[in-house]
Amino acid sequence: VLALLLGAVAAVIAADNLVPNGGFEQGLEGWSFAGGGKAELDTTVPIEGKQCLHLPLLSAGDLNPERLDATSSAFALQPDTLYLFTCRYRSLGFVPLQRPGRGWVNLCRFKLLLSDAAGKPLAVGPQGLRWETFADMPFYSLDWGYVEKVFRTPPAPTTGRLRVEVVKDKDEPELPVQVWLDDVRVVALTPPPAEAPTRFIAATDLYETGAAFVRVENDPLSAHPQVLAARADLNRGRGLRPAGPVTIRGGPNLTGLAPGVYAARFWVRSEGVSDPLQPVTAMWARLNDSPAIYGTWVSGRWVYAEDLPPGAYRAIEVPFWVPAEDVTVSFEIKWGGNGDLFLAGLDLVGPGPAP
Ligand SMILES: [Ca+2]
Repeated sequence: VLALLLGAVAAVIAADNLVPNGGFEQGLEGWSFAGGGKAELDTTVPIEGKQCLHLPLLSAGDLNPERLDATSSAFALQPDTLYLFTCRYRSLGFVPLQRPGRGWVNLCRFKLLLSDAAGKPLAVGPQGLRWETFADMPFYSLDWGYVEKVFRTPPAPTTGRLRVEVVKDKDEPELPVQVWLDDVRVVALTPPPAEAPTRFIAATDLYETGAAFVRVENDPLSAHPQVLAARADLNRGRGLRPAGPVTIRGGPNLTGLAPGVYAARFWVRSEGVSDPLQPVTAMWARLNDSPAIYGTWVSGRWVYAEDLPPGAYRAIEVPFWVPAEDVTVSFEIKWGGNGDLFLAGLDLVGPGPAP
């Protein structure tokens, strides 16, 4: 059943792949490597074509064994366009660990570097971070997993490069780590049509009101009768540090959505954050929180104070892609804790056509 479902996923992504040699069928061509360990091809376990990439960090005696990066060559991206990143992966040596503040020994991250037409790296977000972290590898298994993220390019023409970082835990140097990658893709998406049917999901239906959020009745600034608020003063009283952050996750878990491109428009208002570069909130659409079939996929982004001038609700759009009907979609909001955040709910728009 697993192979059948994953085959269906692969069939939906028919558009041209922008990542040069994303399936490693031309060997290591187009990819560069940094750090310890030695990247190599593996012809015994590919999920696509005849070979895949193997990134091992096997021994503590390597020159720089704590990290191994694989970076793609650059590919052109159209301005202000939606793209879908997908990748297949399997891994060995990532283990859960009960340690304060640490969930796992070792980690693997997917990142995107954007450059302008002259090749100069673009800052991502107002704080000027160079690399945007797409996702931590969410599921660790020798079964082939899957990760995706939808992103929108800036208004000017850019080039993109993908990087995969395998990081070894310095506290557990004897534990070898191995990652296999295959079928790394970036394809253009057509956004959902603006006239597509819209379904409104109230915040009070979406999120548990415990934790840091409180219910607000009849907010005069909202068209919706009930909103949820994360109040900085209340949460200080709860012993939460003002810098948070606090994450609210919850149902409904949407199932049976037709495959295609969707947008979740979160209606939010921010008050009391004076620094325009301050991250205020982050919103994600999560697909299949249960990793049993596809792994966890997350699309979303941080939102900064300059995007949320006080005094009115604004729609922050989070596009995401549903590749098959049997995935489950849920939503998550993270609050930076530096001011008051009000959440009215979200519009669900879509779907647009599959790539
Ligand atoms: Ca391949």
